[in-house]
Amino acid sequence: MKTILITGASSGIGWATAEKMSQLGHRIVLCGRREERLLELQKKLKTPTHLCCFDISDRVAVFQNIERLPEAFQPIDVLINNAGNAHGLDLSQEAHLDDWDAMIDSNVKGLLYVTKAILPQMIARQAGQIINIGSIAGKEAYPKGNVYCASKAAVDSFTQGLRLDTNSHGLRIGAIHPGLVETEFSEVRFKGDQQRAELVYNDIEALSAADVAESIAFMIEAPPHVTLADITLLPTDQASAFVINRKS
Ligand code: 8X3
Repeated sequence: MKTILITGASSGIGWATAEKMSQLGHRIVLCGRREERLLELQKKLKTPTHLCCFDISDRVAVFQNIERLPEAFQPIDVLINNAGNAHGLDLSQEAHLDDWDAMIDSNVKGLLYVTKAILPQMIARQAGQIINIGSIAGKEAYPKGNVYCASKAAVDSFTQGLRLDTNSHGLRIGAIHPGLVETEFSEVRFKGDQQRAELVYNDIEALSAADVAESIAFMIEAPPHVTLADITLLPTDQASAFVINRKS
């Protein structure tokens, strides 16, 4: 049984990954901002869970919550840096700075804070795994994706740097870069416009959050000497950020 900390566990890929990890028998720290959602998830899981309700972009809250984890949930064997979102899909010259701030704060700074808070115990034990959730958007920028794409490119680059820096310490550092995954992602990006969000997925067979969770499980369950460093996971209907086999 491993102890796995998942950020952004209150929905989408984070939620599905928590379900999968619990099915595999792991102990889980569920982190997110929405306590009622975390409580709902906690009720469904059969293995021990601990809730941590905080905003990853709040640096003080991140370090306090990690420091105060109950003994039964320490040390963390696997960190899954999943929290993050897209806000807006606008030309750079028209985009809102608040949206850009929100994406940099969670997708980049939040991921860095959580990593920095957990890394020392992994270095001390010479063991541990960090899985960052990137995106196809970090591999190929697309029009109007600007800062979202940049934030995910940062996740990709930081993952590589972290793997280099920790190479002599026995850590497994990797990232998974999904393409189109049908979750609340587009609804958040389009600020609650459900119709617009549905159009993103309605004429292709998108990935489900559970599909991504399966690959994360594969990364974790691989033997200790095996690191899945970089997985790009696409729906079969998607060949790149731009080439999508839409049926209509
Ligand atoms: C989400 C995938 O293609 O909408 O990260 O940017 S995409």
